[in-house]
Amino acid sequence: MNPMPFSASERPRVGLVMGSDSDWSVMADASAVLTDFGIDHEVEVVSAHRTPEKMISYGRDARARGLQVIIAGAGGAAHLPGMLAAVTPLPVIGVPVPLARLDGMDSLLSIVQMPAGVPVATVSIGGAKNAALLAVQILGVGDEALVDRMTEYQADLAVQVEAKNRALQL
Ligand code: RP5
Repeated sequence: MNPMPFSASERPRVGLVMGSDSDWSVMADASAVLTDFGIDHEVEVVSAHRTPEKMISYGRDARARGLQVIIAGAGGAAHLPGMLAAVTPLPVIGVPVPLARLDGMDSLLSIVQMPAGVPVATVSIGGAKNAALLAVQILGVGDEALVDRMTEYQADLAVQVEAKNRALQL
């Protein structure tokens, strides 16, 4: 796993935030996918409970700073994605980070169960990779080259399955 990066890209399109540096072991998967797709992104610890004012200003300023999508990972009482969604017009993708107790069900339920009017696109427990792929698809709405790359990625998934099928043949 790559160490958590300290420097942000100069023109990030995706804000990849998490409640604690302890979430990085899960969230690194999202950063790796974004890097593979050539998406400039920034990585930052923003805690709903330990740095609430920073969380609000991060969400309020995100669009003006040029961000187009926010991916937010948190565990336990995981309020970060929902609170960011409350203060930004940008799409927010929530990643439930599993902690030692409750296997991430607490994280999942606290992220997915948003009140009407404040959506968070919630991926599976630990699903940081899918969060990044969803961000790529959202960005693809206005970026034909990115759609082409996603189409190639999807075709490659099928190629990998067929290769595994061949390996199973005696
Ligand atoms: C949450 O509390 C974080 O997102 C993290 O998943 C969890 C535990 O944080 P640490 O105590 O490891 O910093 O806010």
